[in-house]
Amino acid sequence: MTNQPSNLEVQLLALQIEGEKAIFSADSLESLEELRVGYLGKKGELSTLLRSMGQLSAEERPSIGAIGNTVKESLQTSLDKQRAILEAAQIHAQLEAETLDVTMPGIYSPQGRVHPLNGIIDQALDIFVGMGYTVAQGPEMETDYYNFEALNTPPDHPARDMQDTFYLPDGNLLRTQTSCVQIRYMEAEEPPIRIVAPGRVYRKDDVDATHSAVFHQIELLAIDEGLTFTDLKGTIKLFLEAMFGELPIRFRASYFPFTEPSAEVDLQWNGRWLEVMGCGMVDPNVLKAVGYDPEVYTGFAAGFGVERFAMVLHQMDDIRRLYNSDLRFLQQF
Ligand code: 2NL
Repeated sequence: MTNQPSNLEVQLLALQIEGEKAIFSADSLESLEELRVGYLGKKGELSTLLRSMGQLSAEERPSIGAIGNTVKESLQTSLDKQRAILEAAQIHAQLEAETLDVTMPGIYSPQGRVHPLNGIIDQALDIFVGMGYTVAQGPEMETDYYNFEALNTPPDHPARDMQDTFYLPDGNLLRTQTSCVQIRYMEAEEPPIRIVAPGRVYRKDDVDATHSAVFHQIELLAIDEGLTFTDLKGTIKLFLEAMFGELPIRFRASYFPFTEPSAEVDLQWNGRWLEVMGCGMVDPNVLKAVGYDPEVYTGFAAGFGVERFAMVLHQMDDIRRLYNSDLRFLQQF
């Protein structure tokens, strides 16, 4: 009967066979760890079996103990092997998932460009900011006061006509010039003042190659003690040279309600004199309207149309190209 395997020996060997089968069919590191705890852990099946060795006789114990160790080592080896297999599979799957196909075509996103009008505005503002001016902005819907009255524009002036200005049903209007921004700024601040005001303005014009009901204007204003027409000329000369290069310019006497004296500025461009700006010394009535003493302060102002600058600089013949968003046109800039 001593050749007969003991019950415990059978159970140990059965545990080894069952354990190896389970280990080699584990499909994740987590389930493998559960198997390790289940078979080899402190409260695992192997420990439970070995605990019952206490009931064995002294001569049986060493051989069963040796079998127990073999089973343990064998299960441990199987666990290690399967762990290596599963880890390799995991790394492989990760590499597969993270593969970067460097030959895959890129996603095309067309590059945006600065609109020619914004290009001129940026350039002009940079030049004036470089001369110490501050950029100022204001509403496009204005009152009669800020657009006309404070700017010394008489009630019978043609610009006030229904034919020329967009009046809103509530009596307000769409500003016809950015000068309203300067009036608001002067009301809020004290001299010395140096501001440049870019923005949209509105005129009730029929649209054609050189007219648009909405266009862009940039105006500058300087108020201080002792400013003269010479300061105005020097400022405009510097500005036009920075925009167009060193070309001949001339000042021609003109008229604006808000400046006295007033002048038109011409630029010699391709052999022809082109009118590019209007300017003048701020009319004392405008200074009085904002509460400045014209005996203490003088100032100069100037304004120009951004579209006109764009058309001259880019040799355009139709203002409407600036508004109809045709990419074939816009992509040239
Ligand atoms: C033009 C002419 C001009 C002004 C704008 C101005 C503003 C204030 C006071 C006095 Cl607050 N003047 N602005 C002066 C002269 C000319 O613009 O041809 N613009 C397109």
